[in-house]
Amino acid sequence: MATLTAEGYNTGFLPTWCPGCGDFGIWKSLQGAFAKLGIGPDDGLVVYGIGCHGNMYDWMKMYGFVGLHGRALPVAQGAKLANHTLPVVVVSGDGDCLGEGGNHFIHAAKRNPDLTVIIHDNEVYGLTTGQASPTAKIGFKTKSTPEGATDEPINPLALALVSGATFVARGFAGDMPGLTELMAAAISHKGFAVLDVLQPCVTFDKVHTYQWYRQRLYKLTQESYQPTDRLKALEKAMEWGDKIPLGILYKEDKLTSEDREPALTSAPLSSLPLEPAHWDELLNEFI
Ligand SMILES: Cc1ncc(C[n+]2csc(CCOP(=O)(O)OP(=O)(O)O)c2C)c(N)n1
Ligand code: SF4
Repeated sequence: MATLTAEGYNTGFLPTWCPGCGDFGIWKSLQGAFAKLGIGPDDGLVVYGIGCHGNMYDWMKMYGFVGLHGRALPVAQGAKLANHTLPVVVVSGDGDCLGEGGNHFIHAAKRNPDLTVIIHDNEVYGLTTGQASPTAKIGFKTKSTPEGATDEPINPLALALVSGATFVARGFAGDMPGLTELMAAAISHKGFAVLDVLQPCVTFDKVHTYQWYRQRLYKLTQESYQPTDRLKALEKAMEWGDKIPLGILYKEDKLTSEDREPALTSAPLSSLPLEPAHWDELLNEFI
């Protein structure tokens, strides 16, 4: 088998992201993670949200699906039901995943499907030119909050933890080697893996720059932190200010929603024959 490289996942289309956008680092890290795990362009599925992040579909050589804004998780869960052996990754934005798709996020975490969701967390709705997103911090000035955001922000890691996610981690778009490792760990995890990636939007956020993050970020190491306690993970998730932790906050082995679905005990549903004779029978169940 030919060795997979990150470059092997290029489609040849050039990204239209603003030069310097954090989405570049996330894209390259995801390619690297797929290559590292031996998941070739024909071996998995990426479901994209709508936003600057979702434009990645055009330059990522991997089966992909772009649906409605906020609905990437239901699509991904449907794909997983159809073929529970398929690696499925969701590429979403903080608006897509926690605003329009917030309800789906909570309920996916609760069910623990074997999916990885990568949140491009840039505190803004980038594609629609920079309105405050659900993760915008109090005081953050954007087009929609010219006097500074007044609402409490959603903390994606804390929300994932209290909703039942079994892998919860934070990465940084400006640290590709570290992000590639985290993505590989998230995709390898059997269960609902949430990776929140701090992603500078260089056009609409002049506060949370690469430099701003680099002055504050620190890495959780195996020596300093064990990601086995949900309450301790919650404490880490709430740490935001002069020090912001990166790494795996929580990991737990637990039955997935596919494990608990009796219809999925054998071959993937997509590989089972559906004879025309059964169609009426099937339809009649729903009429
Ligand atoms: C149901 C619906 N509401 C609103 C929109 C308009 N819209 C398109 S992209 C977007 C914001 C995306 O922001 P985010 O998910 O944070 O992604 P980013 O662009 O920052 O990567 C919005 C509101 C839409 N396409 N569909
Ligand atoms: S608007 Fe922001 S998030 Fe969108 S491509 Fe430009 S820098 Fe990236």
